[in-house]
Amino acid sequence: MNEDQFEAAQLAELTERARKLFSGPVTFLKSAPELKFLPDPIVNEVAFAGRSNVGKSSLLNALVGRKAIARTSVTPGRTQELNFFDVGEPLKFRLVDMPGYGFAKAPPKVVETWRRLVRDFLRGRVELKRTLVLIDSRHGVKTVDLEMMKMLDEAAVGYRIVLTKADKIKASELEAVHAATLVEARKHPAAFPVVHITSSEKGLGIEELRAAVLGDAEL
Ligand SMILES: Nc1nc2c(ncn2[C@@H]2O[C@H](COP(=O)(O)OP(=O)(O)O)[C@@H](O)[C@H]2O)c(=O)[nH]1
Ligand SMILES: [Mg+2]
Repeated sequence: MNEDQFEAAQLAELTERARKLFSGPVTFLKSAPELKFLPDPIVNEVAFAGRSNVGKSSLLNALVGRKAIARTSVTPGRTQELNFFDVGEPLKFRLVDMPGYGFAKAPPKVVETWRRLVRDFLRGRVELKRTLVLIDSRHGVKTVDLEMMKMLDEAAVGYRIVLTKADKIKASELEAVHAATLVEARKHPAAFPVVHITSSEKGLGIEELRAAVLGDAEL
């Protein structure tokens, strides 16, 4: 076996383990509206961040192949907590659904509470191995996303940028937003030089992302 074949075999093995793990027991553990409510840090964690309505709940549901592990909603900006999900039995790692940001009409106080909760979590959580920053394919990276990325850069938490709702735009537009997002990613010290393309609706990129998340959780 040469080096390429070895890498391909490893990826296939990771992908298969990820498929099994994500289709097995995944259960909601708890919501933490403040840091004092965080669960005991007993396993590695991978978090999901993004603007409200970016498709975060839908992506979590697609990853675990279930309709409603995470609540999808058409009312943006409702949740202001960190939501923890246990993956595997026995427990293997945790997924953390972070509160959405960038919703219109949020009072400054709410934004400040969000910022403090997220910043303190990112800075203090040793078990947090990686964050996925979701970006709507139709909109690309916005100012509020840059703020999130800056917080991650400053906390030195590595992150993957994930384009969502890829089914909603034309292939040529997708290509352009992908390229532009890659350029942005390269400017950020903690960002992976890879941009994932996904559609929770069509299942695009989900298998690859499952493997990536498991790989991150095993860091
Ligand atoms: N077409 C399409 N719609 C999506 C996709 N993912 C999410 N949505 C829709 O976008 C809206 C917001 O999704 P949700 O998962 O609740 O976003 P969240 O606020 O980030 O958790 C909902 O109406 C979803 O049905 C996708 O991959 N394709
Ligand atoms: Mg949601």
